[in-house]
Parts: sequence; structure tokens; C-alpha cells
Amino acid sequence: MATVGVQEARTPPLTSTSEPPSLFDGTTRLYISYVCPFAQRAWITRNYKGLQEKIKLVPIDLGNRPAWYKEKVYPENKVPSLEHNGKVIGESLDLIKYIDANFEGPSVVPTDPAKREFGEQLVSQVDSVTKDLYAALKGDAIQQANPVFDSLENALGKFDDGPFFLGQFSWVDIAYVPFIERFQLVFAEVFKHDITEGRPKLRAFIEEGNKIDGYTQTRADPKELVDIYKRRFLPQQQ
Ligand SMILES: N[C@@H](CCC(=O)N[C@@H](CS)C(=O)NCC(=O)O)C(=O)O
Repeated sequence: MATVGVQEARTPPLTSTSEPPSLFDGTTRLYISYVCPFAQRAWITRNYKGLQEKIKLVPIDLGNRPAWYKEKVYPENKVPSLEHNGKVIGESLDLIKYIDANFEGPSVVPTDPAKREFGEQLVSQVDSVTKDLYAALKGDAIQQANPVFDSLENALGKFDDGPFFLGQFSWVDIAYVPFIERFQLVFAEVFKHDITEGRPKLRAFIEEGNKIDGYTQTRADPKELVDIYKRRFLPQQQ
């Protein structure tokens, strides 16, 4: 659903000196970092379902985290986490489904059993896909990543009633898109390589995804993302 919306103002992330919100007061809060791909999954789900008023976004500065986050909110000390109905739940892939099942708005899980089954299969592979792509950054990047992008191109060909993994936009796209976004940028900027070249379905996926407001509102500054990847995942240049 490509809705035209106003960009939600981004409040500054909470730091070690920030007071906690009034926890467990009945407000539903989604704790994120603006640059975390896992948090982005839950954030896209919230936006896509039109839950901006129901789920309050609480950005955290992961480099200078408030101690109360680990102590009082989420002992794993990671983002995303969701404070809802007196509990805190984490794990981005679980959160997509949790938000989908427990809140109003368009569902991101199709009813068609064949689509669901293929979706589960794709989502079960997302960690290994990203692991292979991170490994490629440290080697002969383009050559090593090619089969991985080819496998995405191939998966995108399974259903032809739309440009997304299951045809229409779904939880599978939400699981993959934060990483596709980052690797597209890094391959373009660092390796001068267009990952959509010769991959029309991947190109259409990215182009059509960029028309979905719920997603585009979660995109970080490309330069900031590339800088993070250069610092954390690429062999250090002398
Ligand atoms: N498996 C978790 C991973 C979450 C995760 O690793 N988030 C990172 C930020 S992108 C984090 O909070 N890192 C902080 C830390 O590990 O201390 C999920 O899918 O939600």
C-alpha cells in the first residue's frame, strides 16, 4: 500500500543521560536505533500498518546507551524491543509477526498457504543470506556476492502478481529490505557495482519498495550507512 504521508519528525536518540520514559504506563513503545537494520524491520511493520499513533517510537543511541534500557526494559540490551501490555518482546523477525497479529492495519502475512510456505522458507534463510553478503565484503566482493544476489533474483520470480517476494508486499520483504538497502549502497559506493544490473526483478523490487511510504520513512542517510559499513565490515584501508 503506497500511502502518501508526511515524514514523521525524528526525535533525537536517548543517551546515557536521558531519563527513561514512564515505563509500563500502558503506552506501547518500540525501541529502535535509526541505523539498525533489525530495528528497521519492526519500524517498517509499525508504519506500514499505520500504527504511528498506537506505537510510540523510542530511538536509542547505541553508542551511548542509557543504563536503564538494559536494567528496566530489555536485559538483552539490543534493539528492537517492544513494550506492550506490561511485557517487553524482542527479536525483529518475531516482532514483525507480533505487531502484525496484535494490532490493526493491513496484514503483512498473506493467507495463501503456498505464499506462506515460501515466505517461511525465505525468512528462515535471511540470516544466512546476510552472513554470506557480509563475508563477501571481506573477500572478492562482487564475485562472492553474485550467487547470493542471483538467488534473490530467482526467489523474486516465484510469484508474478507483484514485484515483491510473495508478489504483494509482505513480511518477507520487511525481513530482507533493510539489508538489500544497505548492500545496494555499499556495492555502489565502495565497489562501483550496481547489484541490479542484469537482475530486473531485484531492480523492480527496489524501485517499488521505494514507493512504499512505511518503508521509505525508515531509511537512514545513505552516507551514514556506508560509513558504518566501511568502519565495521570492510577490511580497514591504510
Ligand atoms: N537478532 C536480533 C539482533 C538485534 C541486534 O543485534 N541489534 C543491534 C543493533 S543493529 C544491537 O542492538 N546491538 C547492540 C548490542 O549488541 O549490544 C534481532 O533480530 O532483533
